[in-house]
Amino acid sequence: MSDAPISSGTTTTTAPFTPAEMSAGRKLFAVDWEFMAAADTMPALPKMFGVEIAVAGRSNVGKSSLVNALTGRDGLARTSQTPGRTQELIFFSAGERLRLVDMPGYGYAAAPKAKVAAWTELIRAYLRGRANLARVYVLIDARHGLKDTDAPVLDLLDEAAVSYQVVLTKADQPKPNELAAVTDAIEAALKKRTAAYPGILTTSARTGAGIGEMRAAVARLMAEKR
Ligand SMILES: Nc1nc2c(ncn2[C@@H]2O[C@H](COP(=O)(O)OP(=O)(O)OP(=O)(O)O)[C@@H](O)[C@H]2O)c(=O)[nH]1
Ligand SMILES: [Mg+2]
Repeated sequence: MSDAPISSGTTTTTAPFTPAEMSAGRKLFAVDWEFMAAADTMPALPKMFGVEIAVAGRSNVGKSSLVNALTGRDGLARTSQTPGRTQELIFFSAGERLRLVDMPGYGYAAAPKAKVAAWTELIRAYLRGRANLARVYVLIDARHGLKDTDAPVLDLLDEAAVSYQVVLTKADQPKPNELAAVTDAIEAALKKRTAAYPGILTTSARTGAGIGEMRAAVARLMAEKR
């Protein structure tokens, strides 16, 4: 099998997973997820351990909701209709090997300037300097697609050679043809990007669509890291 990007033309570009991978994903996440630490500065980060994955994305894109859907624990990560809810790096752990990090959103223009600067600095420093960060899931709202504010983060990940994969959120909202158009546009934009992992995961925290596939994607990643 080639590792070429999965082309769309359909409403989902989630890479196909074997039943064994789906089952591994289920098992991986069917543990007691716990809040571990919150950090608003680099020195406050917990010690590096095991495999870390992070969800990044524009403010209000659905990062915290996705964390709750993946872990199966409603209310583990705090969500809100108001952008700017998550203001620190929030670490969740599942046993010894896997950590999941909920990040503050970027691109929230209405927040106080000093706060935006502090968050941006923290996001950049973390994404750049975390050696055990195995993959960053860059969340993109399925209604809107890539925005200008996503570019600096993708640039940084490419520069730092941190592997990332795009995850569409709120896939329950657009019509199938709109979803397909957004997916195609993102795939075209990612072709030029060096650290982008092939394939887009399409999810809805609301309906649960694609959550099993995303768990399987993380299980595949963990298997690669063994
Ligand atoms: N329709 C729909 N709405 C969603 C979905 N996931 C999240 N939302 C809504 O999007 C809003 C933002 O969700 P959060 O999970 O708090 O977003 P966030 O990216 O963590 O936001 P910040 O922490 O502020 O950056 C909330 O009103 C959620 O209910 C989804 O799958 N479908
Ligand atoms: Mg949040």
